Amino acid sequence: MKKIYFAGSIRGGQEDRELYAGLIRWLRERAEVLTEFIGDSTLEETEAKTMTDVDIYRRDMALLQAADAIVAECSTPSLGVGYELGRAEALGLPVYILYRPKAARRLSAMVAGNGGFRLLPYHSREEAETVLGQILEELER
Ligand code: 6IA
Repeated sequence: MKKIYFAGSIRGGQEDRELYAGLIRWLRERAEVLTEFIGDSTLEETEAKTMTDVDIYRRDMALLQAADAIVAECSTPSLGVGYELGRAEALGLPVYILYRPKAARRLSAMVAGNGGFRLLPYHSREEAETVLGQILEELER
């Protein structure tokens, strides 16, 4: 099974947290999701108690290095996700960008203009799952 690093906003804003959780649940049945914590509503409490920012940074960078691909939901802009995308690119990982074109904020030009990223717009949860399926198919090829 492919190892997927799923990235989504945390401190950038939690508006889409439940969406991340749903997409991760869908992905988990078909791939190994290295970052299952992204949609976790108790993350702030549990990690704030047990992990420092240095711990989180180190753990996430190690997970990224172990990944076969990064899938980022970018409708809610996040510094951390943008940083991870740049690091993933430097590692040579395939980068998949899911986003809703009608989201409140337009995708950053640093993401939208990067010819190496796969831009995958979607409008509904069902469509997002279809797109995830296509990503997995592509990775298995
Ligand atoms: O800048 P952001 O917080 O929105 O960055 C989100 C991205 O950075 C996610 O894709 C994660 O991979 C990573 N990240 C940021 N914070 C955390 C975290 N705990 N745990 C795991 N990954 C993280 C933050 C908990 C804290 C609010 C107490």
